Amino acid sequence: MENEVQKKRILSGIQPSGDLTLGSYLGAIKNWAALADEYDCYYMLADMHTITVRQVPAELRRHTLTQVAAYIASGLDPEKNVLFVQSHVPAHAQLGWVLDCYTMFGELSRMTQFKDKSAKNADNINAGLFTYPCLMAADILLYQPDFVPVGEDQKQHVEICRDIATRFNGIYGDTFKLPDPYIPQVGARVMSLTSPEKKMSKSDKDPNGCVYMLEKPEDILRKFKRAITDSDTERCVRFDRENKPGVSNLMSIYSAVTGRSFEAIEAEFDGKGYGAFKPVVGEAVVEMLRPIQEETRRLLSDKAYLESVYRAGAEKASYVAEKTLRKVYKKVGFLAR
Ligand code: AQP
Repeated sequence: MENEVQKKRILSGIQPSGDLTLGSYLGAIKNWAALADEYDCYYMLADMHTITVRQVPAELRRHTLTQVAAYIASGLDPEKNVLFVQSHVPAHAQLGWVLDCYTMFGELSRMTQFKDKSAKNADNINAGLFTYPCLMAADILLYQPDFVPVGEDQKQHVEICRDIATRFNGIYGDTFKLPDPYIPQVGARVMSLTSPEKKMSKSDKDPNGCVYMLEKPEDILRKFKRAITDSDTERCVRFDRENKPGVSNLMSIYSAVTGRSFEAIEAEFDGKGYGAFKPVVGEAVVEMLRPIQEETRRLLSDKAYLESVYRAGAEKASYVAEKTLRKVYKKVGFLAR
């Protein structure tokens, strides 16, 4: 028990904004599964964030439930990790509003994701798209975590969260713990198979660029076989992000899946060219995903179990979140009910 209390805490999440991708798995979920013994882990399904972009309601529900199953099937044991749905814990929206009032317009304007998503959704540049970093700061700060595991692309969110927390602590005294980003060494950034300068994203309009965790093996293989490789004359498997982004992305994926170093991969494919390399990477991904796909399907046929997992998760998460929220309400001067 004493050991439990001393464990450092981790919080992270993924939006159920679509089918989970190989990027979500290698960049996030796979790494989380290894942390449960060492850390006190909270993993959220960030459904409230998804509605900054229009969602089809029934699809959002389906994606959320499938994501609970995929978390578990990927090795996140609900007995050892708190798995919860963001909208089931009202404290996120409540603290989000408070933090809106402690975040500056200029800070929010500089966020890369706001710029990207408003360019992609020019007909729906809503206020939520602009203020989502405040909700994300609330998501994190409610749990007073030590670390927030995120991919390289999400580092800016942890930085703004620290800035908001520092400002609040500066006015009211120590309220929030300042979390650090925790970026995995491997799989930190999985890029699109068709445009390797872009990250692999759930909402990518080009289905060939993205490999989904629950996709059919034959479709995965086909996508890898057709993956863009580079137009350099060398045509050999060598890691060079700048000049050979396509092959380097495939090497990163292969390395994350097999645990092999880039040197070992270069040696394995020495003199063999891209044509031999691509299907081998595809096969490795298919084999890695096979047991996860089977287990996800099995879990999805047991809705009652999945429900019991997210209900228990919401209860445990609320307990911690409400404690922080009470402290914040008191500090800003809200009259206790
Ligand atoms: N391609 C990726 N490579 C490495 N890590 C990735 N992550 C996502 N894509 C990659 C990591 O997964 C976590 C959660 O991401 P998210 O789904 O909440 O948000 P996102 O980064 O906006 O993901 P998408 O797929 O791009 O979603 P949409 O298309 O809806 O915006 C993070 O830790 C992220 O680093």
